[in-house]
Amino acid sequence: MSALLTVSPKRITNGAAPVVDGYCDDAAYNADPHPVSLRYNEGTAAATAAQVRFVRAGDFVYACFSGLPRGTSTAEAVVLKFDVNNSADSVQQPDDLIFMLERDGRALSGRGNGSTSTVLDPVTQGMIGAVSATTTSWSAEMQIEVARLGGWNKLVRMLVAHDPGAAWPRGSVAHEPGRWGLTMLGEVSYRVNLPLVVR
Ligand SMILES: [Ca+2]
Ligand SMILES: [Ca+2]
Repeated sequence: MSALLTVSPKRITNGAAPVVDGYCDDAAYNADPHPVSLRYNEGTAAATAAQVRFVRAGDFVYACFSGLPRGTSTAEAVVLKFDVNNSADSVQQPDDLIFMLERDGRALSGRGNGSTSTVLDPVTQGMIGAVSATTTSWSAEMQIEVARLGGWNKLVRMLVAHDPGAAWPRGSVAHEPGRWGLTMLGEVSYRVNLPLVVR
């Protein structure tokens, strides 16, 4: 019997606006029933996971990363990348948008350039962020302008990462939009063509 592949995009839904303070305890994030998991040390006794929840309210989409294990470098960062037209290129392009929030609270935006590199904007555009930390873990909260994503109610591809350390989807490559995760921004009617399995 053949296995039937199920493609199940991540969905970002509408809700209330959280407070961008670096803490993910806002009730608004309960609107996300399927948080993204970032997994560390998989298959070992030290296995842990961080959770990333999303919600859109008005002109903004919010993302909150909780339970990030603290690394040794303050340059560690959480990263969101969006292939806003779902063109799924083999390497990230100038219209693929990148948002980063470092553990020290510095927010950076950028884009691809047809290579493995990220080109940072001279001035951070379309986002703000805040972080909080304990001795062992940290959290990061981002607010991104929906307009930067080219609007709502569409299918995009998204990479969710803690650099260095973990990324969603599993097996994704940070500079390859074709391997980022299908993501529904709001209500989308879409069709994914798959081989029909008949027994
Ligand atoms: Ca918050
Ligand atoms: Ca694209």
